[in-house]
Amino acid sequence: MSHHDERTFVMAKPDAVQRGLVGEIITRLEERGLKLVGAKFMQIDEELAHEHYAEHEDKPFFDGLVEFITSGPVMAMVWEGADATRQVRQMMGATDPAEAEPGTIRGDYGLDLGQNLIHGSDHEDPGSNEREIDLFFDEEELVDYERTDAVWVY
Ligand code: RTP
Ligand code: MG
Repeated sequence: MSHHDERTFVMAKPDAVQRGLVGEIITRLEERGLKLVGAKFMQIDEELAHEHYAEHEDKPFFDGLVEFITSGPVMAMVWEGADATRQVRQMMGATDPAEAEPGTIRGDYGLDLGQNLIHGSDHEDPGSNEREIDLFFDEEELVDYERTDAVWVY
């Protein structure tokens, strides 16, 4: 890794899968110059949902959040690049799609707070990227390689 690269956890949520927006989400991150280093199409079970969203356990929306995230398959991914965690959050837009700027993923495709298409690790919660990557991926599922066009990005 170089250019102060870091890895971040990203997930296309069940609504993105059902609406056929997984490719669009991947395309946006790819075209930005971020590098895909891991991907897993999977269904999240109750236990994993509770672990992943542990910070929200006591919130009134927790049960609905767990129900939604386990309601259908997701595309779990790890993306790498300079300041990747913050960059992905910027591309996602605000948590509530109704507040998200046009040009962001949530601002272009969403209207509902509960069904907001994409998850990304929280850049304001240091270590959340590593924690979430470890939760969803084994080390050998992540691929170390050079993207040959990186020289044109950095
Ligand atoms: P995420 O973790 O899913 O990437 O979303 P986020 O960081 O932008 O937002 P977060 O505060 O972590 O909330 C997690 C998810 O819970 C739902 N939510 N509902 N009803 C409510 O007040 C409320 N607040 C949050 C959202 O779907 C959000 O993505
Ligand atoms: Mg969050």
